[in-house]
Parts: sequence; C-alpha cells; structure tokens
Amino acid sequence: MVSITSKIVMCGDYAVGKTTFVQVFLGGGAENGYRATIGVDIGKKVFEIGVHKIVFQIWDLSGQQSFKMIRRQFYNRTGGAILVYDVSRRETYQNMIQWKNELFQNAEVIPIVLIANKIDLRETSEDFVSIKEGETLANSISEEIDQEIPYFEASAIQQKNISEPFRTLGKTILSRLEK
Ligand SMILES: Nc1nc2c(ncn2[C@@H]2O[C@H](COP(=O)(O)OP(=O)(O)O)[C@@H](O)[C@H]2O)c(=O)[nH]1
Ligand SMILES: [Mg+2]
Repeated sequence: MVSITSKIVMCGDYAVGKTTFVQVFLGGGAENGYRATIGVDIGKKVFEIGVHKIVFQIWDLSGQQSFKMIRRQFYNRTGGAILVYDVSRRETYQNMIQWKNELFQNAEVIPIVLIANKIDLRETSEDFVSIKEGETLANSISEEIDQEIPYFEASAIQQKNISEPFRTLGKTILSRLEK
C-alpha cells in the first residue's frame, strides 16, 4: 500500500468549466477543501485507488491568468495535468494546442487526460466539437509525446464523468512509481 500526494494542474481557457469540475469532484468531506490564493485556487482531495491512497492537490488558475511568475509556479513539480475544453466553443478546443505546449515548456512529460466538457450543450450549439474531433486531438498529443492520452466526455453541471479522469490519472501516477 502506498500513500502519496500529487499535484494536478487544470489547464484550459476561461469559462470552460475547470472550477466547476474541481468543485464537483471535491464534494463534501472533512478531509477535502478549497483554498483561494492570489491567481490560483488549490483544492485537496483524498482519493482511494484499490489499496492505495492518493492525495490530489488540484491547482486551478483563477481570474487574471497572465502573470508569468504565477504561471511558472503553477507548473512547478506537477504530477499530472487535466486539459479541459468546452464542446460548445470551438476556439477552446483549438487552444488546447497552446495549453499543451505551455505545459511541456514548463513541466516534464507527465500523465495527462483530455476532457471535453459541457456535453449537455451539444444539442444547443450549432458548431459543437464532436467526439471524433476530441479523440483525434487526444491521439495526436499521444503520438507527439509517446504516451496514451485518455479522452473523456464530461458535464460538470450534470456531474457526469467527474471522478473517472482523476482515477485514470491517479492510476497512471501510481504505476509510474512502481517502475
Ligand atoms: N452547461 C454547462 N455549463 C457548465 C458546465 N461546466 C461549467 N459550466 C458553466 O460554465 C461557466 C464557467 O464555469 P467555470 O467553472 O467558472 O469555468 P473556468 O473559468 O474554466 O473555471 C459557469 O457559468 C458554469 O456554471 C457544464 O458541464 N455544462
Ligand atoms: Mg475558474
């Protein structure tokens, strides 16, 4: 049995649903919590994977995100990353490339998952990003960094596929420890 703490960064454009996603994931529980600091919110959740325990320390940029100093600290010593876009706003999907580049300019090659959020809006948007496009993006990043990038369709509002991305990240982080 291992017990570790792992920093996870939430990456993606403004208003894609990162904060909502984290808040739903954190839920209640005395061990969990959310701490606001300047430019970044840090959430904490104790998560069990089989017999192992992983404490997720989730970093979520808030408000003004353009300070370089904050950005460097943001990526420092991170154990995993969650890339999030909004299926109802195509530019947030296109900007994933920039987020991925910024991540790898500042961090090692770490476990990543890709999340297509707000799938509840698919019917209402005319130019929504499809599942196929999401999978294509995940595959192209996978090939680039030679590491599988799991892809999830989620709705933070409908509480759909919230824990799974974290579970997958956690499993990958734990499996790397064994090597
Ligand atoms: N329809 C829908 N709205 C969402 C979803 N997730 C977040 N939102 C809304 O999108 C807006 C931005 O969310 P927020 O979490 O602040 O985005 P952030 O800037 O990425 O942290 C808020 O009004 C949320 O209620 C979702 O899955 N579906
Ligand atoms: Mg936010």
